[in-house]
Amino acid sequence: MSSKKSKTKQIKPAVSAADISEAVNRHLQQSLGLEREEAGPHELWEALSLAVREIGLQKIRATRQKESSEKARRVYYLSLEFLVGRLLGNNLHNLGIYDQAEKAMAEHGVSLVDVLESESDPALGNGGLGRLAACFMDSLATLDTPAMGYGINYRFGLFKQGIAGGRQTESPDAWREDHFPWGKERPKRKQTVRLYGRVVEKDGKASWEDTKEIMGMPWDVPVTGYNTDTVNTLRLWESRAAEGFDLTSFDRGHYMDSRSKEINAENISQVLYPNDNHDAGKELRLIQQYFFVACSMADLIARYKRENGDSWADFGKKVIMQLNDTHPAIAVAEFMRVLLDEEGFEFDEALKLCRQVFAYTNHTLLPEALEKWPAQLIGKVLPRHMQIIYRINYFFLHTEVEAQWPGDDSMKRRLSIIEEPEQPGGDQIVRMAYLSVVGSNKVNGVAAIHSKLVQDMLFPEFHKMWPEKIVNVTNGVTPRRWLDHCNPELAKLIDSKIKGDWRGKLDLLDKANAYADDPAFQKKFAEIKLDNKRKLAAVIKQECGIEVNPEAIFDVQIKRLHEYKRQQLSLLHIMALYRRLLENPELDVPPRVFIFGAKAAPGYKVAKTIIHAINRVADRINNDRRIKDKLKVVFIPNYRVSLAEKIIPAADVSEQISTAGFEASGTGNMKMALNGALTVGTMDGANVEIAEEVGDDNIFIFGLTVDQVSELRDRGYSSWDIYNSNEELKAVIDWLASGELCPDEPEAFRPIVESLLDRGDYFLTLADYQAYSDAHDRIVDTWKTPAIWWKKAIINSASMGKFSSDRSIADYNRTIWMMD
Ligand code: 26W
Repeated sequence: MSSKKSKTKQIKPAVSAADISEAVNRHLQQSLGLEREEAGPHELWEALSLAVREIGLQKIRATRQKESSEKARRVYYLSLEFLVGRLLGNNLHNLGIYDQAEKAMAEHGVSLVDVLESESDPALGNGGLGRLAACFMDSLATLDTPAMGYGINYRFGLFKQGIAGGRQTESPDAWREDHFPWGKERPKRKQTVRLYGRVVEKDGKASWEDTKEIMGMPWDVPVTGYNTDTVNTLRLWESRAAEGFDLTSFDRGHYMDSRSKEINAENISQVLYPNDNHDAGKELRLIQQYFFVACSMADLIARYKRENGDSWADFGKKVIMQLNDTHPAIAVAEFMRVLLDEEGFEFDEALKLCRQVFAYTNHTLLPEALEKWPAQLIGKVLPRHMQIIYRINYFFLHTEVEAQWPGDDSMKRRLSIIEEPEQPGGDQIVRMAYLSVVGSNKVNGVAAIHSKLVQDMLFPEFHKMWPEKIVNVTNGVTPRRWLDHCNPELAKLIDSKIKGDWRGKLDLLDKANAYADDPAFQKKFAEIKLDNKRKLAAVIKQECGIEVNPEAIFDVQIKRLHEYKRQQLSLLHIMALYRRLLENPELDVPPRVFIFGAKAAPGYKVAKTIIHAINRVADRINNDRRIKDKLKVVFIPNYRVSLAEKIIPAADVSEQISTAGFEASGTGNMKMALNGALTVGTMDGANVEIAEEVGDDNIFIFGLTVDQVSELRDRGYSSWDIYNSNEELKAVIDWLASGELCPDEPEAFRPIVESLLDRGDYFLTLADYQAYSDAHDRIVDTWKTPAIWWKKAIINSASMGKFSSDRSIADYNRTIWMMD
């Protein structure tokens, strides 16, 4: 894969269990002020983390020195989210000192597993986009790509979810309140950022004056790679807090209102916005975006100058800035501002350089997720940037669009970065996605089908203008966390059959296909799965008080809650299964457990109602003796990375059932297949490529395709017609509407029913219902013959080589970042 790999090949650690023990004792005493005897798993976690960080920071220095002396070309990954998850176990694995640490902890009388469990999840992201950034950081280090991640060190990550009376509750997650041993404050690299003020023209030069200033303090987190001495940096900015934060209003359910109306320097980095695929359009969010972009830009320019001197001649060769969605898109205007106002560039040269160094990844086609800022708001917060955006737009429309479509004003309106108001006197709106496309060298989608839709549906005119600009890089996941670490027994089984380094070259997994039919291998594979299911059953018992049978089919849907992801489709189907069992309790079906994990954005009413309904249906089913445990439904609260690591190895069935055309890629689909789950899914996102890899016989594909979805919409879709013609579906929807499941609030589930019927069922849940139910019948049939099931499961796992994030990063290196 990477021909450079040998260069930074890991020098096998000279770190023994005794060395680790010594460092842990030193940190217990000197850093934490504790005696050895006073230390429980949490204290040992802290001390061990500090000991590992020491090694990490040492290697960071070596990596930086090497890169500085080579004047390396570097990738800067700009992202508002890095959902890194727990770091200790991951770093021990990557540094090759896991076994030594295990021994050292045993000497302290605790098991390493308990120590690892006491780490809290740094929840600095919402979902897929944030977790992807974390997998990419792992792979960048693994491939020895000179790279740095830039983001925000939020004081409160994504909210903690509770369930009360079946409903979602939200509370703040002060994840680093006691201590975050991985982050190291770097006062030497602090930055000042300006906001508000006005632009004054002096001698034909613009100057931004009367601004409000805030300070950005960087925190460096070491990012280790697998089997390499390269350690990269994740630099997270914190705005300095002077005042406290009103926590009490969190409890009253006003999650995002708890900050004061006035925006102060101190609350900029307080809270991660909990919206996933919905643009909140709030001033504080714009300021968060600009804050971290401005800090990062100043920081990376300073680094360039330290390494290359003051001339800008090589900047385009040394720097690449990857925009993780449009969230950091204001970087385009900020870079232009620096070049024009501080570095004496002419406009044309500045834009040219801009278009050399930026690239933009699109992660969603949902219109409500595409960021748009009122020009007035940007004008107020960042007056100079707004001028620059107008300037870029003017040049783009009147020079470039004009050249391509001379005299075509409607095309100019369509392609304008500024959307004009529909009513006179209305607001102008800045389309951040257009700014990103116009300012970038490359734009990429995250799965083949998604990138095609980005070309043909989202940006067709841009694609016509610049046919080389929009490309695909299919997402991937790191096999270190998502197989080796979370499923060690399966990793061992693979080791027993595959000689090469599959952890670093996931394509080697393909060799396990040779054992798909081998009864002994199948038996071991199935035993490992069963064992993982037993462990998950214990977690379920503890978290939800529900007993589940580990021999049942574990059917898993874990992802953010959104109507397009269609948890409601699964809900309707579960209700139907329950009815079938009530009608015929002797029905010959294997026992099934449906497992959900999902957070809903606090302001997303229908999504929260779906969670409520799942929980009420679960209560009913789980307590009904008549069905003899043939069906159980579990909603595990507070889904997060550390829970995913326990659920994914235990999944038999992976639910990937979005309306075709809506899920950009998905990455949970890759993780579950890698761990031997069979996918039930639509032809959407990366499911398409998973199907290609595993073969049609080894995946349960159902439902409308992208083309069929658009044909159906053109013909005129009526969910009422389907409701009226499908007896079972009608019965479960009526049941949901009746209020019978929620006597304390009989109207509670109306929003779901309204969305499905009165509001036209935009996500075509009813249209796909029968096909989905049929797919599940096929799943049950397959389960009945273990030799067939486990063969398919093994093939799934063995065929996931393509979906390593190492491959994704190698693709970026080759097609977007031009790293060699
Ligand atoms: C403006 C608010 C907002 C916040 C987050 C808008 C959009 C987002 C993200 C794009 C949501 C997200 O996480 N998208 C997911 O990105 C994954 C990584 O590429 C994909 O696998 C998922 O399909 C996509 O939904």
